[in-house]
Amino acid sequence: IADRVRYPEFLSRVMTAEEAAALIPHGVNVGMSGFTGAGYPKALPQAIAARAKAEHAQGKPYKINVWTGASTAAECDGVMAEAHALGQRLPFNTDPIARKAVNSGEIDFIDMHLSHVAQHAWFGFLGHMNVAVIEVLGVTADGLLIPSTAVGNNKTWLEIADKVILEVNTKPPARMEGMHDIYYGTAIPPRRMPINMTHADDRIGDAYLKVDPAKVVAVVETHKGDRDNVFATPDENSQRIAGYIIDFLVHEMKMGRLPKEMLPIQSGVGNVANAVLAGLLTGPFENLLGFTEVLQDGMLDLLRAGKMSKASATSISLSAAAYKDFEDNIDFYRERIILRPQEISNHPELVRRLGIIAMNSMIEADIYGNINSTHVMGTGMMNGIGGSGDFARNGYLSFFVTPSVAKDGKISCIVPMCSHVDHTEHDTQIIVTEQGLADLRGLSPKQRAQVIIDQCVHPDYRAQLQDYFDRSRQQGAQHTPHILTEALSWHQRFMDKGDMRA
Ligand code: 0RQ
Repeated sequence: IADRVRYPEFLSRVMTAEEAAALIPHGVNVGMSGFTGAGYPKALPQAIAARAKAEHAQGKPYKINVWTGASTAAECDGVMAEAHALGQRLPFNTDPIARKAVNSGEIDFIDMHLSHVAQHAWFGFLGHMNVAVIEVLGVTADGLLIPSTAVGNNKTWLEIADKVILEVNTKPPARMEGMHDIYYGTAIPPRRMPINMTHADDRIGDAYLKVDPAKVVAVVETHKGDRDNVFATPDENSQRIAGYIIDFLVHEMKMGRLPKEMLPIQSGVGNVANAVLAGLLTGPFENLLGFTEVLQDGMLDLLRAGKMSKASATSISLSAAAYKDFEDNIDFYRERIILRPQEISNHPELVRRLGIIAMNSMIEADIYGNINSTHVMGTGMMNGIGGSGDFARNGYLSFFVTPSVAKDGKISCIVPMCSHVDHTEHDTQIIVTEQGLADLRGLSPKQRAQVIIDQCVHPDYRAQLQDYFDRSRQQGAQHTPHILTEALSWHQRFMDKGDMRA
């Protein structure tokens, strides 16, 4: 560890994860590193879980509130949720055990736009942060921290926490040093200045995170890779969706609505997102730029192939195979990848200025273009809104994609009215399913509804949805027609009968 921790003062604070977990009492707010299965602490959460189990066995309470960048992994959220150690959790989670505890009511989950988290913490909206547990790759001789595979909210957690526990992970390549760009120019209103970035690949900050050395109470060594962020090979539906998007982008360029040099791309997480990136690999676009929150396998492929020149993100979330390529070719990727705090990677000011093309997956859309990204049947939390809202509202183009049906066709992903709304009709420009692409720009609600029904709905549901829309046009106000007593009946039917089909 002395190779990685070159600041002598910290060497005397090296201890085991169990000793460090003893410094985190019941009931405190803990900021952890971690963003989409990358850069999360690997040792402390397990030690916290063990401590929680031991305390509970003695009849004592033990729960902490955990704030991160975004999702972590089974060995972080999973173990703590399994040990009933999580009280409040924000802002995003994909762990199935934690999700179950959220939906059973055990965990108080706060679903937030990812760009909001840091500033809401500085504003004091979230309460006081007692401890930060941050994975880093090392410490320089000057006491600066070399960030890990995700930056997330680490800058803010290090600034606002009373105490800091560092996990120094010696597994990721030390030669990542220099890849990060940590912007320290953010301030609390009314003293805010414009963020001086005009290109997605501008570097505007420092390569290191800062910490007040006096706050560092423990240094724990780990040697472990991030979770294997593996995705299935794009299926036929994902490939069709990707095909529609690429044809659309080519057409927009031909029509002069998209500049010849293309605009930077944000891509959500998942199979469809990776299929779109795979489509870009063989598409006609060159010198692409990525301005996204999570860099996945698909973007690494584009960089390697020379199709994408630079990619900016807040985390690198790769499959094991892609990670090996990243490690083996770290000097190549260090020149082409910029990892920033999520308040910058997702900043609405930058998304708007840079003209980002935003592509995000959804759970369901309604006929008017409202989007549900988070809730199953209106009440159960899936993962959270993540960064989708940061990009969707502010992007130059905003796509929402989904297969037209879920659960073997028993659920239509296009419904009369969304059972929960994350992105309103005003934030949605283009909806794509494997059935087709609905370009909603410049259309009124009724015009949008007809295009969505014609282009995106699965044939099993098309007549049923057309019938709903036609009947809604015979009653009530006619700006956004609905039959309110029927608008959520498809969801109710699924809950009662296990199938939305009439
Ligand atoms: O359920 O896991 O039980 O099989 O939802 O659906 O089709 O596998 O799609 O993995 O791409 O996830 C919106 C959840 C899509 C994700 C969402 C069920 C379906 C399956 C997953 P099973 P798929 P994906 C960047 C941007 C919000 C955050 C975001 C997400 C499961 O993309 O979390 O965009 N987005 N962040 O069966 C009931 C429906 C359903 C449904 C699908 N209509 N009703 N269940 N499912 N449609 C990343 C970050 O911000 C960090």
